[in-house]
Amino acid sequence: MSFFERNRRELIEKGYEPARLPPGQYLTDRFPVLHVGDVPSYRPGEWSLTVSGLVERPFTVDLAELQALPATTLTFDIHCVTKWSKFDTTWTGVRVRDLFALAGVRAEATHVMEHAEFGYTTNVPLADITSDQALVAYAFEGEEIEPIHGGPVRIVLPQLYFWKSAKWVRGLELISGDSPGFWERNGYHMYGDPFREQRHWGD
Ligand SMILES: Nc1nc2c(c(=O)[nH]1)N[C@H]1C(S)=C(S)[C@@H](COP(=O)(O)O)O[C@H]1N2
Ligand SMILES: [Mo]
Repeated sequence: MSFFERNRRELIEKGYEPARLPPGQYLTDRFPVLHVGDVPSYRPGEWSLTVSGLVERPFTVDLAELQALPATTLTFDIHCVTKWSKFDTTWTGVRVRDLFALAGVRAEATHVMEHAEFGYTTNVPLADITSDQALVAYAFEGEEIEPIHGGPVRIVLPQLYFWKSAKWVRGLELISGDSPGFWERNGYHMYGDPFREQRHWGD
């Protein structure tokens, strides 16, 4: 029996609904760390997030301002394109759509480019990043997000592969038409639905 078959059998034995695990994935209890480049460290007050592009009122918030906005805590499963999935992760933050409401999204906007520290970018449709589930998150399991996992603030967008969830997010740019981000220019899928196994171009 392969590792993947054994893992699926264990998942059923643990009482999980097998359909929760997307095709080609395995379940882990660990929380792997995955990114390109360095982990940034910020002096207090240094981090900020800018909402820009096709909006009526571009703005920048710091961490205190973000945390003063209405908060949401959500639990969901995350799926990395390198095949690990983790169930029931709990995140607290501000819904992306609440931030966008403050900025006033212009009618031409169709997609969002997430910009992270050191130039990491990833593209997502506006409809996905304004769904109920998409957070600008500043806490994981009730604690500050560790720097290695994207703290102080990362995007969490669980319905797409986890590379679409920028760690150390610094900008959300509303754009018209889709445009590839960092991994998408390197062969990863433009959309990245784990349940349709959209890992690479052409999947
Ligand atoms: N800024 C930034 N965000 C990133 C990445 C990255 O390289 N840089 N990697 C992505 C990928 S491929 C994954 S699987 C998740 C991993 O998040 P974790 O390290 O908290 O598990 O972060 C995503 N966000
Ligand atoms: Mo990933």
